[in-house]
Amino acid sequence: MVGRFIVADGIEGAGKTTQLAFMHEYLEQAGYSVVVTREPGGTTLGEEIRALLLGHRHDGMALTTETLLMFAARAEHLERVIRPALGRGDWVLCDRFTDATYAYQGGGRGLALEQIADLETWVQGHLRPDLTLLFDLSVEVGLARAGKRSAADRFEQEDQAFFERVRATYWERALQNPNRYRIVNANQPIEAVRREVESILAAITL
Ligand code: T5A
Repeated sequence: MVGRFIVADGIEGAGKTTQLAFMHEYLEQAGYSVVVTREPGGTTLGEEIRALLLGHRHDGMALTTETLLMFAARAEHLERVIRPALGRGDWVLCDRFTDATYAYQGGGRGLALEQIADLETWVQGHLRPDLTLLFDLSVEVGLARAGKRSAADRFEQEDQAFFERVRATYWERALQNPNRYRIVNANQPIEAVRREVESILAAITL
């Protein structure tokens, strides 16, 4: 059996983590072996890097450092979790992946997208997600949801204009790669989003 690599991405509070749990349930019920993981993180080292990236001990970290740490965590994740799982024929459901680097470090912070593309090729080779679900909703609603859940991390303290650029970059990428992306209307009740996501999964598990 051939595994599939599926990513959930989007701005803060879009409901990715909530929907990934439903996707996991749906795919397991359909008989697939599924690995659920996240970025930055997904390995012991990656989770330590995540703490450096999201915590406030290194506020003002250089953009190059931030980007390289994202890719360092990703290299470890690919080597230890993602490639082995796909090799076994498992499905991998990942909460964020390289599109988040394009959107946050590229669109949000202004790093040249070509530099991210170079790192992507170096770290990933030819590996790209088979499908990316872009959970889209307004920045106001997303930040309000994320704010209710926990204290702001190093990214969540950015202003509205930053997240508008992040959202716009996700849209640009989705429109450039329509075969790989599905845009999900995340500004609906949880059960309605779930139905939309499950109809997408139904189409690829036929
Ligand atoms: N980052 C990451 C980069 O800058 N570059 C990169 O390369 C990568 C990989 C990660 C941060 O790192 C940055 C981006 C991020 O800022 P994180 O904690 O993983 O940090 O951030 P998020 O993925 O944004 O986590 P959130 O929890 O904020 O968002 P989710 O997972 O989209 O949302 P979820 O499911 O946790 O839901 C949030 C709240 O909303 C409710 C939930 O119950 C929960 O309380 N909710 C809804 N409420 C109403 N209607 C719905 N449809 C709802 N869906 C969920």
